Amino acid sequence: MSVLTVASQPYAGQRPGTSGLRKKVTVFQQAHYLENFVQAIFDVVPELNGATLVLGGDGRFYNRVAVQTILKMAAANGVAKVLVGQAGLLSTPAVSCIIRKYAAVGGIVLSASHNPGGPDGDFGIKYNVNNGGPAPEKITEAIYTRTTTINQYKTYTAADLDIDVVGEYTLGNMQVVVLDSVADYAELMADLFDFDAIRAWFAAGHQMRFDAMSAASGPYAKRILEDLLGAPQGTVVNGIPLPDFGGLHPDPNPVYADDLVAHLFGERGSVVSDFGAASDGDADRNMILGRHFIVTPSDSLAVMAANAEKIKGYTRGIAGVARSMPTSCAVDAVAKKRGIACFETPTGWKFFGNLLDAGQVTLCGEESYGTGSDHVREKDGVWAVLFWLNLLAVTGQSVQTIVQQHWQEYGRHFYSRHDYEALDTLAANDLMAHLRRQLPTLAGQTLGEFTVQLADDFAYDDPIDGSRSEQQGIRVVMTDGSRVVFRLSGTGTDGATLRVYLEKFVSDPAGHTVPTQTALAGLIAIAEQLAQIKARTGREAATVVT
Ligand code: VG1
Ligand code: CO
Repeated sequence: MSVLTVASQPYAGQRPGTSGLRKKVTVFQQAHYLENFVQAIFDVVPELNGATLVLGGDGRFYNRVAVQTILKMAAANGVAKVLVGQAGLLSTPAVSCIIRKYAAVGGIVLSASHNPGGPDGDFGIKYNVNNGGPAPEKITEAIYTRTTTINQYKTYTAADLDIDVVGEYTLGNMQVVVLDSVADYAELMADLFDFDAIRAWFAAGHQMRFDAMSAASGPYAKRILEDLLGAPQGTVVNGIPLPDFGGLHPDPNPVYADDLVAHLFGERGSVVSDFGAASDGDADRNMILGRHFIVTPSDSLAVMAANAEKIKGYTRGIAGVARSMPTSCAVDAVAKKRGIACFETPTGWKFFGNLLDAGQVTLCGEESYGTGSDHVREKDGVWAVLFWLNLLAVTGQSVQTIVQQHWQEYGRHFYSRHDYEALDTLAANDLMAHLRRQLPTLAGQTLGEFTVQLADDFAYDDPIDGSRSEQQGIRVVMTDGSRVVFRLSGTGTDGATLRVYLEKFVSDPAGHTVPTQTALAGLIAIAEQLAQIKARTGREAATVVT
C-alpha cells in the first residue's frame, strides 16, 4: 500500500453552482472527473493536511464509489482523520453539525439534493468549511480555477474500506471513524426542542405523516420521530434511502410530494394526520402541511420568526433574520414589528454563513423549501419539522390556525414560483439579457394595476467580509411592495431553468382566501409581458408551479 500520483487532464465546466458541482452521474463516471475536483479541494485547502475531514452523502447512486475514492485521496493528501457516515450516509445538515461538533477543518457533501438520482440521474459534490457551512464563493472559485489546470492527483493504493460497520479503521496513516449517521444530529435536536412536549402531543393521539421521499432524511426522521418522540411506527413513509429514490423526484413541494398532499387533503380516504412534512434528497429542505392546508416556505420562515420564543432553543429571542432575495417579504414584516434586523441575500445558503457566524441573524430561509438557524450552517429539513411540531405542541393550535392568525396580524404575502425547466441555454440567456436591457427605463412605468418602483439586477455586498456578488437575479418591485423576480437556476444539469418568482401583499383579511394563482394573475401577466417567455422559450406554461 502506497501513495500513487496519477496523471490527469483538466475537464471544462467544473465550476460549482448555487450549491456545489452538480452533473449527470455519467459525467462524474468519466475517468478522473471526480478525482480532479477532489484534488482541487485538497490543493486549495492545504489546512486539511494533518486535520479532520467529515465525509458523507445522501445515499444516491455513486455515493459509495465516491466515498471510497475520496477516502483514498484523503489518505494520500495527508488528512489525519476522516469522520464518515455509516454506509456513506450523512444528511447535509448532519455534515454541518458534525464539522462543528468535532472541530473539523472541513467536510465533503456528496449530493445533488432535490435532483433525481440513479445511473441516469444527477450526482454532486460540495465542500463545506470549518463553520459547517458551504464554502464561500472565494473558495469555490479558487477550486474551480484549480480544476482548469490540474494535471495530476494523489491517491492511495488500498482495498476498499468497510464503511457499513460503525467503528475505527486506518488507511495508511489516516484514521477513519465510521459514525452512526444520526446520533450526533439527534443529540443536537434534543437540545433545541422540547421533546417532552412533543412526546405528549403524540401521546394525546395527534398524528403526523413524514414523507422522506426515499432519501437521506429517512433514518433521521425514523430515529427522532418514531424512536425518541413516540410517534407510531409508520409515521415516516418512504423512510429507507434508495440509490435512485425509488425513481421519484426527491423535491418536497406540492408537485413532487403530491402523494403527501393528497393524504393531508383527504384524497386517500379520510385525513388522519394533523401535520404533514416532507424533505428532499439530502434532507436540508422541508415542506410543512396541515390538514387541508399547505404552508409556503416564505410563510413558514415568518411564522418561525414570530414565534421563536415559544421554542426551547430560542427562548432568549432572535438576533435578526435573513432571507434570500426571491423569498417573500413575510419575514420582513415580522422583523419590522420586532425591531430586529432583516437581511436580503442572494440565493444559496452560503450567503447566510457570515451573518450567522457574526451573530447578526438567528433564523434564515429561502422560498425553495429551506429554513434553518444558527444551530448549524446549512438549511435543515428535520430541524424545521421539529420546530413546527414543538410549536404545535406548546400552542395546542393547528397548522392552519397558526398561519391564518399570522396573516391577520401581519397581512398575507401571496407567493408562487413558476419554473421553466430544461430550456435552450442560449434562449434563456437571451431572455435574461432582454430583461436587463429594460432595467434602466422600468422605474415609474405603469404595468397593469401596478407602478414600478424599482427595477434592478440584484447585487449583494456582504456586510461582514465586504465581498460583492453581482447579477443575482432581476427584480421588479412595485410601489405596493409586490414583486416579480427572474433568475436562472444554478443547480440544474439539463439546459437552463428559468425561475419566475411572484409575490403580492394583501393586508385586508377579507382578501386572504383567494386562490394564490388568482391573487397573482396580474403579476403573472406582467412577467410574460416583460420577459416574453412564450415567444422566447416556446413554452406555453411553466413546467413546475409551486
Ligand atoms: C436552488 C434553490 C436555492 C437553493 C439551492 C440549493 O437553487 O432555488 O434556493 O439554495 O437550490 O438547494 P437554484 O440556483 O437552482 O435556484 V438544495 O436543497 O439543492 O441543497
Ligand atoms: Co437539498
